[in-house]
Amino acid sequence: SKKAFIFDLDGVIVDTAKYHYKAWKKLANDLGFDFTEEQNELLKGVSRVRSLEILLNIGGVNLPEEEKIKIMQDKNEHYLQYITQMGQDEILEGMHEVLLYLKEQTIPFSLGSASKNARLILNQLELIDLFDAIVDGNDVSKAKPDPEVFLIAAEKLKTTPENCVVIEDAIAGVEAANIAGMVSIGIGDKNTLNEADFNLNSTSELTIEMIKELIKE
Ligand code: B16
Ligand code: MG
Repeated sequence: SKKAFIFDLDGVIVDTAKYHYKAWKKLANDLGFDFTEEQNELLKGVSRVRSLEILLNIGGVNLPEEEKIKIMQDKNEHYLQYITQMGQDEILEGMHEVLLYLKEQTIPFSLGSASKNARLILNQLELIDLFDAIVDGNDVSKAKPDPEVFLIAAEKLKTTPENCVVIEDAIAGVEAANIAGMVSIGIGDKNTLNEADFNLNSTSELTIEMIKELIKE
């Protein structure tokens, strides 16, 4: 039966990880410790609250709850300074074509992201109107690898999990898709994302040919 697609945002449609990194690094440095790009890998696909926990753990820093809320706000404000400068030129290779092709074929698709800034980002990229549904960090109570985000997306697309194809770059996201009973496509290192049904090195490998194969009924 008819397929539907669910796209992760960061690492699949756009590389916002570099901006998250700059903002978390500044926060770490202000707190008196370093935060490397390698350590930043741990934050991919992870919620904002969980990201802060991981960061503070790296620095061996303990903070009271109110302080954590305050610095998360500061981090987000810093992050937004980068995000609000973004344009269509930052869409990852091939992804605009894929979205336009699905639209043309009337294949429904949703966003399935952990980010609370997802709508703002899709606006900046001028992609928001293409999506049939958007499910983001504001809509879920349980973060990936919990399948909630993708199950809500399937519901919004009026389809069932087994008809959904999820495109993800994070381990937690691939896991969530698998638990949901969806087809998972991992973008990135195939050893890291070895649980995915299909592995691609980068978004440029998600070709129209591959999409055609995936939507064959
Ligand atoms: P925000 P995704 C995730 O987006 C990012 O990968 C992750 O690094 C970030 O902490 C999370 O969004 C929350 O983002 O602070 O904007 O709410 O990959 O699920 O699209
Ligand atoms: Mg991601």
